Amino acid sequence: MNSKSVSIVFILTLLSFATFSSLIGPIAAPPAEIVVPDDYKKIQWAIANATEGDTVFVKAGTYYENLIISKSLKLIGEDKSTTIIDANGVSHGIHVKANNVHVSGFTIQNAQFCFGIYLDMKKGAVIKGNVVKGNQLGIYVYYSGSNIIINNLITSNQYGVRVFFSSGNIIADNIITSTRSYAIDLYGGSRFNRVYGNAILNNLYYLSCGIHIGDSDPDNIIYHNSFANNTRQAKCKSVNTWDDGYPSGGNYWSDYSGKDLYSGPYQNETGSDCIGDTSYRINDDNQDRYPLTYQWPDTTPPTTTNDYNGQWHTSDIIVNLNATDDKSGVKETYYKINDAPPTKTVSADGQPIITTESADNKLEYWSVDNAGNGEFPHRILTGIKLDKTSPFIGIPSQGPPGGLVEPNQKVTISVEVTDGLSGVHEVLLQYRYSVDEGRTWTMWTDISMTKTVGDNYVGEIPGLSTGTRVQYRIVAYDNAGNVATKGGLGQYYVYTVISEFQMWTAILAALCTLSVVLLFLKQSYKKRRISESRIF
Ligand SMILES: [Ca+2]
Ligand SMILES: [Ca+2]
Ligand SMILES: [Ca+2]
Repeated sequence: MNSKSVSIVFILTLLSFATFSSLIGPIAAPPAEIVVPDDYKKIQWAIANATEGDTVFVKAGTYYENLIISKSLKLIGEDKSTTIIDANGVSHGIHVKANNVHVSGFTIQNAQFCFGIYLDMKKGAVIKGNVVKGNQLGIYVYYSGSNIIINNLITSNQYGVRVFFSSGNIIADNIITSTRSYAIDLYGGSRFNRVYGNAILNNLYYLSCGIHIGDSDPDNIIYHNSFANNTRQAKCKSVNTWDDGYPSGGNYWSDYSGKDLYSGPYQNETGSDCIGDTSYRINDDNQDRYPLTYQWPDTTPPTTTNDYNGQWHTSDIIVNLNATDDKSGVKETYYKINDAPPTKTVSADGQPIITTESADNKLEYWSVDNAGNGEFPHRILTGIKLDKTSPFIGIPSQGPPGGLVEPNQKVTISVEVTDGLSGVHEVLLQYRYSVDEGRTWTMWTDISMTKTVGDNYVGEIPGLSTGTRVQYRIVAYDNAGNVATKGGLGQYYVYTVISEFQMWTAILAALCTLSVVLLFLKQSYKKRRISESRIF
C-alpha cells in the first residue's frame, strides 16, 4: 500500500467515525443527585449547578429563598413539615420556568404578595406532597397544561389553586382550607381540567368560596371532592361536569339536603347507594347529578362477614357473604374456594357454594369499596364441614336365629356401622310386631343400640309371646344428619316367636324320640341278657 492509499484509508476511517458520532450524539451523563446544604448551601446554587434530569435533594431546614427553576429537574425535600422554603414576603416561593419539573416534600410559605408555586407557561410539572401556606396565591398555573397538582395541603392563602388560561391539568387529592377567596379558581379560558378527590373544607372568610369557574371555562370535570363548611360552595359561569357518572358519583356537599332511599342511574330503584336521590344544584347549567352522601376521601376498606354456622351440613353449603362500607359503599366481594383459581365475584358468580365433602373446606374472601380500598389481609374461613354420604350398615347378626326364638326370649341384634366423614352419631334398632298373623301391627319402637367392640353396635328386642311376628330394621345417623336404613329382603328383617302348637309338637316329638330310645335301649339290654345266659 503506497502512502497515497494509506492517506485515503485514514481519511475514510475518520469520516466514518465522525458520521457514527453524529448519529449517536454526545453521551449523556447519568442523572446526579445534588444535596443541599452538603453540596451547596443554597437551593438556588444547587439548581444553578444541576443539569437537566438531576435531582436536588434538600435536607430539613428553613431556606429563605425565592427559587427560579429553569431546568427540568426534581426538587425533593426531606420532610414536608420541616423542609421549609420561606419566600420571606419578597417574591414567589418557587417560580417554575421549565417543563417537567417535580416538586415534593416542602413547606412553601410566606409569599404574601406573590405565589407559593408559580407554573409559568410550562407543562409536565408534578407538584406533590407539599404544604403551601400563607401566600397570596398558593399555586398559580399560568398558561400551562398537563400539570399534576396532587396530595398537597394548601392552607391560609388568599387563593388556593388558581388556574389561568390552562388546560388538561389534574388537581387531585389536595386539602384546601382557610382560603380567604377561591379555594380553586379556573378562569381566563381554562378547559378540560380534572378536579377530583380534593377536600375543600373550612374556607369560612367573608369572600371564601370552594370553587369558582369563570365564564370562558367550560368542559372541566369536578368529582369526588368534599365541599364542606365553606362560606360559599361553588360559583360557576360556564357549563361544566360535576360528577363522574353512575355509580362512581359526584361530590360531597355539606349543604345537600336530599335523601338516599333509592339507587340506579335514575335513582328510582329500591335501596340506598351512598348517592343522593336528587341532584345538587349549583345553577341551571351546572348540577351534580350524583351527590355523595359521605365525605370524600374514603380510606377505610369494607368489612365482610359470612353466615356459616360452624356445623356439619348434608348438602352443598351456600355461604352468604355480606359486606358493608363506611363511606363509598361496597363495589365488589371476591372469593376463592379451597384455593382454587380463578377468583370469583359475588356479582358475577353468586354467593360461594361449597360442594366438596370434607371436614375442612376453606373459603377466602374480601371486598373492595368504590374508593378502591381493599380488605386486607383477606378473610379466611376454614373448617367448613360437608358430609353428603350416609353411614354404612353391615349385615346384622341375630341371636337366637329365626325359627328358634322361644316365647319371652330376648333377641340380640348386633351390627357393624361406620361413617367416613362426620362419624356415627346414633344407631337405632327399630321393631314392631303383630299378634294376629300380620293383619295389624304395632307402632315402631326405637331401641338405641350400644357401641361395643370396634364399630359394632348391639341392641335387644324384648321377649314376646308365642306366635308373635316381629319385623325389625337398623337406622343409622351420622353427625351431619345423613341417615341410612337397613332391613333384610327389601324392608325388614323378620322372625316369628315359636307358637304353642309348635312348642308342644316339639315337646311331643322329643318325648317320642326319648321313648323310642328308651325302648331300644331296653330291648338291646334284654337281648344281651339272653345271649349271656346262653353262654353261661
Ligand atoms: Ca340514592
Ligand atoms: Ca370505605
Ligand atoms: Ca357421612
